Amino acid sequence: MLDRRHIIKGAGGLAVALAGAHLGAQRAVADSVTLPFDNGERPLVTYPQKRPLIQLTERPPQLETPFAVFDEGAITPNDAFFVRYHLGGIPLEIDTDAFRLEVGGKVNLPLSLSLQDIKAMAPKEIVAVNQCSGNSRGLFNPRVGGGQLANGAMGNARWVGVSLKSVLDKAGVRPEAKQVVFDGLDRPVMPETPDFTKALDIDHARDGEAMLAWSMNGTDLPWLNGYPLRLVVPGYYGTYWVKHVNKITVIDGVLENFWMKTAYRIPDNSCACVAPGTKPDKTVPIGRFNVRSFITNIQGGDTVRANTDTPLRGIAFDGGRGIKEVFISSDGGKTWSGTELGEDLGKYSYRTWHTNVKLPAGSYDLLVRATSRSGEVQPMEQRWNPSGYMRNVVESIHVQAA
Ligand SMILES: Nc1nc2c(c(=O)[nH]1)N[C@H]1C(S)=C(S)[C@@H](COP(=O)(O)O)O[C@H]1N2
Ligand SMILES: [Mo]
Repeated sequence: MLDRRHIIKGAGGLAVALAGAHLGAQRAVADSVTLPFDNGERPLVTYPQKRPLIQLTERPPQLETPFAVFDEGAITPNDAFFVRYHLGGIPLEIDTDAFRLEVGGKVNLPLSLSLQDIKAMAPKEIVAVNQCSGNSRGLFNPRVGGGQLANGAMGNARWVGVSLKSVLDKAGVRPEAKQVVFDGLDRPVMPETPDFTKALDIDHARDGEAMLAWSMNGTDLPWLNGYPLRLVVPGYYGTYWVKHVNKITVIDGVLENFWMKTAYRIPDNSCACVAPGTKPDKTVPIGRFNVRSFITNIQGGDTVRANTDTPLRGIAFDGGRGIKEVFISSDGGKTWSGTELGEDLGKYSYRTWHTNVKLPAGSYDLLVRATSRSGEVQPMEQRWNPSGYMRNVVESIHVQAA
């Protein structure tokens, strides 16, 4: 009971804060940042349960994590975790006791599960990266349309929940099932905007890894990250990680709504790329992450001490094979040297890496490049697509040693 009162009080506070934002009232603007591309000026704004984050849009809230947060360790703190919504009508109040997850469609036994019912099932835990398909979109050249994000639309958390398989098994999926559709509590503001629903193929939904999570880094999901329940699809882009999920429908066809058929599609070829400025002939729904790595303790434009051991560290991740090696280069990619990997928190997690560099006085392009256990390597040249998805080119930061 105490718990419920607390939640409702929290929700009321959030409603006030977000309604204030809608009215353009004074927001807690702490500061601003300039992301490394044209028109990259953004306010740093405080939302309920969040430290100041980089605001891309106000309604719906779209917040990017300041990159320095990723230097805090392999886990992204809840209050710094990015936020992405498509629809203006985000839930402002949720009655935790009345909340139900409805499971229906092509099943033998439709279910209506309370949070208590769900939490009474065998819990699972996984550390997994959530990354928006358009993470780093603002860095594409030529530029592409869409939310102009730098590298902060990603985060890594420890999720606790139940496997989607166990919920589907409880309902008894019928043999004709082809896909499973997920809907959350958010709603469009305009009648012509399509509701946000996403689908997974039935085998994927029952792979035992996809889960319905209620806990993130040891506590309830933050409101803006999908309280009280969200889908976690390890290794897959965030678009499938439906937040505030309250309806699961098993279908015997393929979901062909705007969010599956038009948006979130990539060129149907091995690089998911086309010649800059052109359009793909054929597309497929976006799927798994490609391999990426970042330096987190030094930023472009920084000066490091010349002829001194300088620590370099960062993170790497991929779509679920795990990271095999991370290399760095201080000469723009002519020569590479290895780094040491940090603790292995699982194949879907960020893997930290660290090393030292000693640089004579001068200016340098520092590069980091990861290889996954499947042998996938980050490309040296960007792979362009018109939606600005899946950027994973080796990024270069320019530093001075003095
Ligand atoms: N209900 C709902 N779930 C959603 C979305 C949304 O608009 N509504 N956006 C998706 C997209 S595109 C991303 S990248 C992730 C972002 O998760 P986060 O906001 O917790 O970081 O949520 C996904 N789940
Ligand atoms: Mo996204």
